[in-house]
Amino acid sequence: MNIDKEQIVDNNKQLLSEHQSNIDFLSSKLANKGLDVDEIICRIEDFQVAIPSWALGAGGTRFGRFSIGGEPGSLEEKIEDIGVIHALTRTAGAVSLHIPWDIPSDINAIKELASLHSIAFDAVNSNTFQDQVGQAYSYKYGSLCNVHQQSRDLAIQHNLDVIKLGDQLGSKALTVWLADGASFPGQNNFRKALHNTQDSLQQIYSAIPDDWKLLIEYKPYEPNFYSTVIQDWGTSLMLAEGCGEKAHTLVDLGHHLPNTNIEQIVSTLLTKGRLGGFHFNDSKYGDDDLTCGSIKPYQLFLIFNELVWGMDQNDAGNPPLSWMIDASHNVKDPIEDLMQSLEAINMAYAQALLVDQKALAHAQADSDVSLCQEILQEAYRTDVRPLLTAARIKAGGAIDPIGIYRELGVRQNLIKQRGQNTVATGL
Ligand code: LRH
Ligand code: MN
Ligand code: MN
Repeated sequence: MNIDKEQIVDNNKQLLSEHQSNIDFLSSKLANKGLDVDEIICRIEDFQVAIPSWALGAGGTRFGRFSIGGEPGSLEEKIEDIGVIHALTRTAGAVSLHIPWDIPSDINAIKELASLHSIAFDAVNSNTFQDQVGQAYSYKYGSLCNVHQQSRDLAIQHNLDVIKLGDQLGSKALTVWLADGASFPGQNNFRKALHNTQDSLQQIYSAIPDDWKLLIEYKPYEPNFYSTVIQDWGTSLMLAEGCGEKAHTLVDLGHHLPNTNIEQIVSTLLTKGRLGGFHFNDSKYGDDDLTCGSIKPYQLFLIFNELVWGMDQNDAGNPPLSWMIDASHNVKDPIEDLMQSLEAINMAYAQALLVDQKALAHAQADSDVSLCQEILQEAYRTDVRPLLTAARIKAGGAIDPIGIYRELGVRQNLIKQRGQNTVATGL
């Protein structure tokens, strides 16, 4: 379903005067602090986060799956759904494909459709955590780490195929996440598993084009529950360094043991110039893939504070990052959920842009711990939503994306078009 620009403009009219008073109030407050409000709005407007092709349907858990209705049944329909999200928010100008869940049947046609919606192709994700029908050698006991060369070779070849496909689409990064590991002590020889993984990654790396990045994602556990080969950022960084300068670590916010200080990991990777990108989501217990900012919005802000400080203001040579949402939607409409995630990510970014870094540096130098906290929380507690709204209006988006989505009955229309009992591919 295409959303007409006129519909957005019309809907915005009813909300414009309230927005104007909100932004006037905030602008004068920020200007008094010496902040350049127009510059901040431009920065928010430029910030784009990729939507994963597997997040447009209701995900479910291993215990059950409940269709939301009108779910996309093809890659084309997924791009159309992202088109809706991008038309309303103007912050989702990219899609990240998971292969082979979403192989385009006609590359040129899919590129045309995506560009019609102003959507670029971000990182392509390979999948060696599932066997495909008729696969000659299994990944049951691992892919890039497998003790059998045939399984390793198959997994390497799959990654090479994904690079080729991504290249045709205009992607500039390959994300590798491995389920490889062991569920029981003694199942794997740790050193051999790590060695095989490094060797396989090096072979994949040798096919990475010069203007690409290889992103290595880590995760402490699941689906293996005793050990995971790439269990943490340190292992990922070590493997990336073992490949070469185009290899980087990818941080999925849900891939940490409870209470891990993710913002410190971000800072360390930035210092090394090895931070490759993010999979945004939120979690309370494990890899819960919940809506960004729904559980720990302060953590998200602290991560963006490190990004703003470590990339914009104190660049240590880290390349531009790949930003993606990696969430799953069991009880909410995925399109609404993704728009909520985008809003939370942008809020954290905007709040981080407000941090008085000079004052913070002075307070740190004075070991004035209370003041350090005051400075951070002054920014975090600012209601930055008018800045996000201003950026959306400037870019042709909606003042209230979820409001207009509901008012236009987008989901009901999708159900009419696609049916009630639909199943989207992917997780
Ligand atoms: C693994 C993961 C990884 C996969 C995606 C579907 O938990 O985060 O990024 O590609 O989920
Ligand atoms: Mn992920
Ligand atoms: Mn995950």
